[in-house]
Amino acid sequence: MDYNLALYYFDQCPYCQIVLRKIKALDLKSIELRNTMQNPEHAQKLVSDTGRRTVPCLYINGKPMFESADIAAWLEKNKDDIK
Ligand SMILES: N[C@@H](CCC(=O)N[C@@H](CS)C(=O)NCC(=O)O)C(=O)O
Repeated sequence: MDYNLALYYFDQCPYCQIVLRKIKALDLKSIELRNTMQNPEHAQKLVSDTGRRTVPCLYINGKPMFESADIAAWLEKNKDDIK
């Protein structure tokens, strides 16, 4: 299965860094990075979709997943299906 992935994050968030480190370690290139500090539209989209502004949040085919540990585990598990 092919996944459409977008990560809502900002650099100063240590939980986001856990996910960003995992993305780097697995050399995943196709995840769109949506910085909620730099782009208010990303922050607004996250709030309007989920009612929360918590990052990190990984959209998997449009469905939001919160929790850095869960996101990192999902990436590890599905890495072969992510380009
Ligand atoms: N348990 C969460 C913690 C995430 C978290 O606390 N993120 C902070 C930024 S470092 C945040 O977005 N806080 C704002 C909020 O939750 O509204 C995880 O591991 O992903």
